[in-house]
Amino acid sequence: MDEKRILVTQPSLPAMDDYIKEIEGIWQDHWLTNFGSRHNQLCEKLKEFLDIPQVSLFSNGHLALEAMLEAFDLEGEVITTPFTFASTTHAIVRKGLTPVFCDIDKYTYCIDHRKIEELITPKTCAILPVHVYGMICDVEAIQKIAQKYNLKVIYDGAHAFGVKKDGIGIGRFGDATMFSFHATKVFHTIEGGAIAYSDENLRMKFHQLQNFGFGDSDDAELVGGNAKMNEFQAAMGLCNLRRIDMAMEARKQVMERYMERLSGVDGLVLPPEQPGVQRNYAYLPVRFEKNQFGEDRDQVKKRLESHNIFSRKYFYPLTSAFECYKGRLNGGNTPIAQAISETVLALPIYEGLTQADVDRVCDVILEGHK
Ligand code: T4K
Repeated sequence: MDEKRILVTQPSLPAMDDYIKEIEGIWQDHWLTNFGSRHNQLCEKLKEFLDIPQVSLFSNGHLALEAMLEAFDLEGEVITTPFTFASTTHAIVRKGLTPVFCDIDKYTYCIDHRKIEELITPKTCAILPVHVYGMICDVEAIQKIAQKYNLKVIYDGAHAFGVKKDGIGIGRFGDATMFSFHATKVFHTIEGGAIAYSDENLRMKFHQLQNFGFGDSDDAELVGGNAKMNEFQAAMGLCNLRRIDMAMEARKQVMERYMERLSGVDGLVLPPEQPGVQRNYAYLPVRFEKNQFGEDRDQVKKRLESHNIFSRKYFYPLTSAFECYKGRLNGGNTPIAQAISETVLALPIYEGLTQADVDRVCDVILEGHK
């Protein structure tokens, strides 16, 4: 096969010289990790870019998610969705909590807020919705429910870096929001993550959770772990933040080309635009309805592979169906999540994808149209 290999994503990278310049100082100050100057600079710049009052940086998004669950001293049941990456459900279970699975909305693939209340029991302590693919949950409706039942709202915003709702940073909603800065994300620090929050009192708690329980003294005040972002990660973040607008614009162009080529094709369901939402073009989920399109998701995926194009089944299977949860968790009643999970394919989208690449992907897809 001589066609160029196209993967579902490819990390954006700054110019090598730019990164080298950013890390050069490390050889002078010998400060490699534990809240160094690059870490602190990145905090300040992210607050501005994401329009968030407070931020704590983590070594990865998953540990940030676990820290959020720990910081609020939760016990009992957490209402969440199974249409997500393993991390969301694993974090809940690893923190000794019980996930209660709510179905998703068939247009946004985020939690269906109309189905949350019926799942609330005396044991419910929090709602953990996911802004899937960078599409956003109905944050106002969720907040109303949380207020009515006195529940915490913790967002998995792993995919939602830079997303705004009516000009407001998505990290301002709920009690806290996690962003993933993994290499595959719109913005990355190689591995990394962050928590956005408003309550200044949480700062020390997150610090202790990521630093063995140490705050200002030599005494560990809580049983913390190690989840600090190091200076090489922060340096990558500083470089990537300087070019984030360009990276997002390139993704936008890719998305637009896909829309031009695939809109209006029978049996294809493309991601919707949400009114008032500034998007980040993180993922390109497309659903294939076999009766109208002619081929099902798995057939399309296979044919793409035969042309050296690698899409992904984000997110199949549902996390509630994972082997590790068999006989352990109640999968709940989530028929929409199940149906979406069986029909959706995440197509390649990244900064370096050219229009010719997108056309090649679309040509192969459309060959399967009846
Ligand atoms: N919550 C949600 C909703 C999430 O989606 C995630 C992570 C998290 C929480 C946890 O956040 P982190 O702890 O990861 O910060 C990838 C990512 O590793 C993961 O971060 C992401 N979600 C998930 C949706 O996608 P895999 O298992 O699909 O990764 P992998 O290695 O198969 O890579 C995906 C594609 O990217 C491949 O085609 C190869 C390509 N790739 C990957 C890497 C790492 C590259 O071209 N270069 C690279 O350096 O999970």
